[in-house]
Amino acid sequence: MNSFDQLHRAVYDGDDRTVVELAEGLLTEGMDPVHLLNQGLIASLDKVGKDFADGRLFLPEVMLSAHAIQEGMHLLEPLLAEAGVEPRGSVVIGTVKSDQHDIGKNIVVMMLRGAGFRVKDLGIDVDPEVFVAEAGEGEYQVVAMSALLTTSLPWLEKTMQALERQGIRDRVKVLVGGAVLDADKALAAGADGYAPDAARAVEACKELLGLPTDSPCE
Ligand code: B1M
Repeated sequence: MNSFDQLHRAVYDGDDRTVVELAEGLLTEGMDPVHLLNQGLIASLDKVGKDFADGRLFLPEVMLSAHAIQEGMHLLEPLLAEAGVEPRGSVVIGTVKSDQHDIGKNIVVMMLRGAGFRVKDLGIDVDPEVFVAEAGEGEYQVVAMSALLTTSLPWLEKTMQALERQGIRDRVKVLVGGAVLDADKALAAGADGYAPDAARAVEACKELLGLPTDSPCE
């Protein structure tokens, strides 16, 4: 078994201690943290997700796997954020109301911070009024929302309607993402931008704010 196989196994088993040990070892050997994040940690969820969908894994087991991944991500956070550049823009982000998935959103937060954005993370299950209050008071330029469940999609629209009602919608850009979305659904919901992954979320934020981008975003 190579190191990634062991890592994937440890995530599958929800063995957070082994995940951290293996990740530390790979970083010490000089592995690029972005490679470790994408091919090591995130990729390990493929089998978890498939077996969950097929009924071979149950919710408590998936929660343990998710916890193990997050422990590994804590190691990477300072490495991904160490660019130390001046703030380029400000983003308030959260997972929409009714949705508790935050692994992807946390990666977006790490990448945005690493790219020099000021980011306020509101967490999971965020009520539209909380987005409104933060966007109104915090002078954020981008309101970013993550949604993983089909049933949480209506909360994207409800949040945008709440921003509209409070007169905030026109002065912020809204970026959305999450596995249940695509560009068409995002635009239909009224968002200004959509990104399929964390790297492209950074590019999308730059594009929305008129900053130079590294690559075209979707
Ligand atoms: Co849930 N879950 N889950 N789950 N879960 C999914 C999403 C599901 C696809 C599994 C399945 O059935 N195959 C399914 C949703 C089906 C649907 O609605 N279409 C599902 C379900 C049904 C549920 C429950 C309803 C199960 C139940 O209770 N019966 C329940 C709901 C709870 C709730 O939210 N109210 C539930 C619960 C959970 C756990 C709590 C156990 C756990 C979450 C733990 C956590 O997040 N802290 C969990 C997990 C782990 C998953 C899977 C296995 C993995 C999700 C994940 O983290 N992926 C998932 C199946 C799967 O995706 N294979 C599944 C890795 C992550 C890096 O990817 O989040 O897509 P992702 O983020 C990416 C991009 O999407 C993008 O960038 C990220 C990184 O590149 N992105 C953005 C994300 N946010 C973005 C925002 C942006 C831009 C890009 O801009 C703002």
